[in-house]
Amino acid sequence: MSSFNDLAESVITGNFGKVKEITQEMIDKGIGPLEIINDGLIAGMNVVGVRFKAEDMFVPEVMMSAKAMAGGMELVKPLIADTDMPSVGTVVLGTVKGDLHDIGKSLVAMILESGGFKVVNLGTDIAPEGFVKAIREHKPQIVGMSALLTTTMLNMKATIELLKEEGLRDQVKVIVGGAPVSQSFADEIGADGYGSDAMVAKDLCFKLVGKAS
Ligand code: B12
Repeated sequence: MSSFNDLAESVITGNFGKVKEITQEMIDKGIGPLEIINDGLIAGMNVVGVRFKAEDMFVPEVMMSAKAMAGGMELVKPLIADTDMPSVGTVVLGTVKGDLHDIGKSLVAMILESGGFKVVNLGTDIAPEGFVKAIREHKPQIVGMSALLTTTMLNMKATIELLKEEGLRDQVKVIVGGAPVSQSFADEIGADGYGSDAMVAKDLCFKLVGKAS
């Protein structure tokens, strides 16, 4: 019988097949889904987070871990009633208009989910109106925008402007990220935060919803 440690270790090594196998084995043995998530999947991802910060692990490995974890989550999620799933908060996430880069944003989405956030991933090429629609529909605490092009990062500003016009700016915290984006750019356009990578994004989101990570 595999242990939570084995499951965590399989997340850390990014072994998608093994994570699915152990998760299914635990489900079949009647172990609770929240235990599997917290003591196995998230426990592994927490180690990944620490190693990534320390530069002992790099983006491709983190993505393998995140994908492996998502494989396990997929199996346990149907077993959890929505109300049982402790949600830290809701984050609407999208790559801005004109921009099709989605690897970094998806990594941020997976890491936030692993931290207990509900993430509404809008995808790429999202116009300011798309963010407005999603805020009205999902009522998130946080809106995250990603941009990888110096030309499209200007659409972050356009989105914030539209949020103001629509009277939504005070209802959400806005965070931004992506290779060309910086803290000073975030300040300039009036965002509430900037995250240089997915782990920083997670810490930032916890801070913005007033909870410890
Ligand atoms: C992969 C890639 C592509 C792929 C995208 C595939 C996909 N599904 O995403 C494809 C081939 C489609 C592509 C296309 C183009 N690309 Co491109 N692409 C890249 C490349 C090589 C890697 C990007 C990446 O995925 N990095 C890995 C991820 C993990 O890192 P990341 O995105 O930075 O995300 C991290 C952080 O930034 C942060 N983060 C990201 N988003 C968010 C959001 C929030 C809220 C927070 C808090 C944090 C956060 O956390 C992430 C995880 O740690 C970069 C080079 C580079 N070094 O960035 C060029 C690059 C971004 N591309 C570039 C260009 C020019 C293009 C094209 C215009 C090329 C062309 N002539 O067609 C097109 C544009 C298409 C479009 N309209 O978007 C340029 C941009 C130049 C510039 N300064 O504007 C770059 C920098 C390459 C270069 N050196 O010239 N590209």
